[in-house]
Amino acid sequence: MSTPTVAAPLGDTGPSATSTRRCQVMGIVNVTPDSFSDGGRFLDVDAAVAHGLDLVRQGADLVDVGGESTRPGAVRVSEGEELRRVLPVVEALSDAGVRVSVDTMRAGVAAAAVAAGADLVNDVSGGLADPAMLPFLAEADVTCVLMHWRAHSQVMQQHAHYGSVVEEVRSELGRRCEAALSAGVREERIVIDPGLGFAKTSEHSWSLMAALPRLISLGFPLLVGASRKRFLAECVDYGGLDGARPEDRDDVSAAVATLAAATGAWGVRVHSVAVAAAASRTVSRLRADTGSAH
Ligand code: PMM
Repeated sequence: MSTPTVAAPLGDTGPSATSTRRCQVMGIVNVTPDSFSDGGRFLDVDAAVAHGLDLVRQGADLVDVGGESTRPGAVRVSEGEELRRVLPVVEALSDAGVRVSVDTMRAGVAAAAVAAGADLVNDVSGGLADPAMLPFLAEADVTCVLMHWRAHSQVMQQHAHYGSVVEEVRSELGRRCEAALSAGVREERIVIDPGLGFAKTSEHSWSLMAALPRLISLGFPLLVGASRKRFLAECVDYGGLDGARPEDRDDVSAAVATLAAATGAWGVRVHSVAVAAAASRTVSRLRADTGSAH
């Protein structure tokens, strides 16, 4: 198997990263039986690794490997099972030269994945689920995504209550960044994420999408994970589709990824990589021409 070449995405993740860098495309590999978007397709290690390599060929800058579904209502898996799912995939992709991110809320899984070659830890709980996570991130000096999160998947939708969703998500994310900084995580190691669909109704997710500049104004690079999420279904009413199936939301996901890139997001987390990579390159090309600083 030839080693894919991957653009180094993590060299500059500080606040300035939002201005001139090409929007990073994070391809998703869920090694789970039950993720809403692709559950069961990549449970087998070889299938997961082959899919990760394929995403890189399509233009992914990094590949996000997860072993625990976070779909609404999902029951947690044990740490042993999560490790069994993700470690061989992280290791094989890293060995092939792929920039890997590990999607986990557990410090133990994050530590094992980083030891196996992962470059980034994507914690959907923003360090809230495991008190050992922020100290680990500081100690390992690893880049991390801190996502907006209020509760585990089984109960998260009970927490989808906001006065102003944009201001509350912004201030809760700001507090997670402060907690990470107090734990010793370096500022340039932090990426934030609004957590679309996590403890949020469709209305909340759309409001956040409409307010990306307000989130970017926190001063950290912003990752947007809208791909195939339920809230996109309402824009799918063409070609005989109604958006009920996650994979039928790919065109709208691509539109949203383009908007996120154009708005100055640091990265987009997507299932369908090729269109997002095209969007990222198009936005970057237009910026080079206009010389605009977003
Ligand atoms: N969404 C999911 C899983 N991990 N990580 C980040 N940083 N942001 C997200 O929006 C996010 C995530 C759930 O989607 P999936 O089941 O398709 O992976």
